[in-house]
Amino acid sequence: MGERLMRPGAAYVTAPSGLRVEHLDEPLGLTTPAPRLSWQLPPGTRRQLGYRIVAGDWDSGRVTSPQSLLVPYAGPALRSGQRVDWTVRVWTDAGVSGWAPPGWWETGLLDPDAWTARWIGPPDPGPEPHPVWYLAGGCDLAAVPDRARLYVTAYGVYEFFVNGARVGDAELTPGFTSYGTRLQVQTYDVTALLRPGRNRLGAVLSGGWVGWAPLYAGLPLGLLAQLDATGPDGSTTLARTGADWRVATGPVRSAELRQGQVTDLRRDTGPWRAVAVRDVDPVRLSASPAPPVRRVEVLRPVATWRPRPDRQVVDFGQNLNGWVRLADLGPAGTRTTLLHGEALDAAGDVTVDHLWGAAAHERGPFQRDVVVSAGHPGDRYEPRHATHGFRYVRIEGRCAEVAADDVEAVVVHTDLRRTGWFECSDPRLDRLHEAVVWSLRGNVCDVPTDCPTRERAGWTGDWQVILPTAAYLYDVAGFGTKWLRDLAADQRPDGLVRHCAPEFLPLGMHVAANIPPGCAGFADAAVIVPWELYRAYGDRELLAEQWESMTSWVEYAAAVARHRRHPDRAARRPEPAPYEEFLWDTGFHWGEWREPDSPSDPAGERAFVAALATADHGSLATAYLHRSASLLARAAAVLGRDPARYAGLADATRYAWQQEFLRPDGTVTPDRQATYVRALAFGLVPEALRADATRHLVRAVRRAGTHLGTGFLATPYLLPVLADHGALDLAYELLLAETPPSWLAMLDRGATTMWEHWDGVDDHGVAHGSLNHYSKGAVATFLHRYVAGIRPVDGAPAYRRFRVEPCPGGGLTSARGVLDCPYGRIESAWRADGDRFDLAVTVPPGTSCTVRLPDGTAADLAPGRTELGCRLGSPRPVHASRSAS
Ligand code: RAM
Repeated sequence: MGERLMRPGAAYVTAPSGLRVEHLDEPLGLTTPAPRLSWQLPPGTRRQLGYRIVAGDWDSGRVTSPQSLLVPYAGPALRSGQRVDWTVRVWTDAGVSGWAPPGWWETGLLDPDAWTARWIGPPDPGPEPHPVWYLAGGCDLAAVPDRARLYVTAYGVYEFFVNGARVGDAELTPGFTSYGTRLQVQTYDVTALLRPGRNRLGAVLSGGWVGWAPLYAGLPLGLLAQLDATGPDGSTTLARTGADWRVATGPVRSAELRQGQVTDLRRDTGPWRAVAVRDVDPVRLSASPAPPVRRVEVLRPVATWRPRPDRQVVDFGQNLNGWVRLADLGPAGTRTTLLHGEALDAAGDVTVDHLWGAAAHERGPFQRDVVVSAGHPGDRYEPRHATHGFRYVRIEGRCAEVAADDVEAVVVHTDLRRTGWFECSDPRLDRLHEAVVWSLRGNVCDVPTDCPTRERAGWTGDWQVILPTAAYLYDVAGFGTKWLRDLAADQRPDGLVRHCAPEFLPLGMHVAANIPPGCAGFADAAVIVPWELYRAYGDRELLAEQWESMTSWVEYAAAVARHRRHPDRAARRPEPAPYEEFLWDTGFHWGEWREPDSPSDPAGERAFVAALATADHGSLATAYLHRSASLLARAAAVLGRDPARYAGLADATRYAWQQEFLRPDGTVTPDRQATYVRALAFGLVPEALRADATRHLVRAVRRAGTHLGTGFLATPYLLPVLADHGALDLAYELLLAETPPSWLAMLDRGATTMWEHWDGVDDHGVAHGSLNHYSKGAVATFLHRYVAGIRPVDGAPAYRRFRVEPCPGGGLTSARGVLDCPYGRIESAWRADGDRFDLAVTVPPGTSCTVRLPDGTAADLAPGRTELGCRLGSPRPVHASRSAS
């Protein structure tokens, strides 16, 4: 295969490319029974008419179909550990193609019976809080194997070693899932690490998320590993964790994800003892649909100084998630303490006070690593069992100055594939975009986190808010799928969605703290996230998989709306209006959350949150019930289900909302920017009142001194809503506003990632709350979708059809957006010179695009590169020329 097919009379077409399996670049160890295969069409083609896949023993034959994404393997059932090579050729408008350069996948251990290993772990809880364990075993091989695979998982975080060499480059494995339901298994090719004779196998096991999450406090740490080696004579050797393994403590004394790691390099590993052994429990072991966490980049210091004689501060110039690597650890016994932080105090020293408020110092170690040197020249220190959120590190306890060459920051996060870029003529917006990218990078560590420092948790609201932006920057299809499985796993049988996925606190703790879950706009992530992933990646099976989770959440919220009334409303109107059964006005809700006028000091925040439990959130909650119901109706249509139930619920909730919260003059309750933005974005305002509602929104923005007033939930929609309703200039004014609250004010005050609070650094330079919270970065969607103009189209997911509709303004003279969508590269680049506007658009094969120029003219573009132009303000295009690519 791989030959190019040329038949007399048939046009010559090269081969498909970009072969992918599921949403992965490295499909090793898959546990999906029918992996889905995707490819991109050859350049120069426009449409696929058919395909033929050959995958192992399966030949699909010629299938007449335009589908080139996520085509399920339909061959003979796959065995555990089976490698399948595959290729595809396509019939297109331009002729038949050659065979694609082959792709591959390999299955992992497909059913629980394939696991013969047993869980092993320490027999007792260990010497200190958050102990770290060393586990050792071995196996004998007659010869160097032809092929060897290692399958590993753990309760805790493991690093695995074969003959002293670390296996693979994944970090913080096996990752964080809803441990009661799912545990991720990693598969490694260890062929090159094995040798004839005795082979040493070993692992370092720390608490990871098990040790960190109160929900899993009782779970014993454990390791499960199985090695399959096939010798040259076909003989197989199976090594597995079991009673013959030994356990000890060693140089890494303790590790906790948030607190940090303590390492004493003088310590040997030992004494060795027997392990505790458990049978494999029925927890479902499966491969992750997401790429692994890796060390992705290394940053050098940009400055160092001494705030006090015994302390050195290193500035890496960028807020990030990861750890510090140190060389030159000093003479034996030298103890070095590293405190990681995002902010400096008035003396120029690292502070973490802003993250926990007054309680910071009572919480004990936080973001602090300690290493004691063994005095061996060349020893390096790199903790691999805790990550921190930091830009600065304070180094204490070394008399010698740490040379800049001896310290570096290692950036650690899920190794997502970058798919989107933006640049424009205003360097401030390029910097803003870069800060958004770093905020995302700081908060994708197997789980989408709120921040990499304090909670480090998969808050539902935060992720649903940023997801569309994330999908403009990285391929988050597999990462988002993984998260949804955890959300569904942690969902209560009655549909209630927890605050975080995976959840890390027992439900009772949230209830006792008077912040019970099931919050509008947060729990609605159960519906919004699958829908947005479907739009960006076209994964219909994911929608089908989530359908039950999505609907049970909406049914839960609808039942609360039906059965409960807010006491204030009941007092005002003892006899409920008929539409009130669709008004969701009770329960605890985070609400719009973190609007500029909400308190950012700990005491003020506590009072604010306490009041949320009794407030009437009817306007916001009903808006989200409407939103989720209408998305469900659309999802039902995609899945071939009857949309009537949810279309009806969407209508009824819209009506209830209008009756209760919209007045004939277009004003809304509460009269805040977020309410207008949400109402306009979710289609709650009837056509006839949209202009009035927009006018009131504009007035609210002007009243705030031309400043935004939105919090977490409405900020992503603010600029788009203005742009869509004839107020593009105001959208640009807010985007470019330099006084707080604004995005550029954050940058002006030194932000390299988005802040949790709009006033994350106040007028006096004092930090409040987390400085690495991605939700406000959702503004980058405006840059891609409006400034560069690349927009998805409903009914044609994965950008099969899309629009390019740039909205020049704000004094920009050029902008460029690039998106590697599943079909290939989309590009929109424009330049404005005087009244002339020139645009170049690239449309990938297999897709189609409608372009709308700023003068209102529209054109349908076929795949290839097209240049268009118009006069700004003039009604006619000046030219349109197209070239195939
Ligand atoms: C904060 C988190 C998160 C937010 C919740 C409601 O503590 O950091 O960003 O979504 O609370």
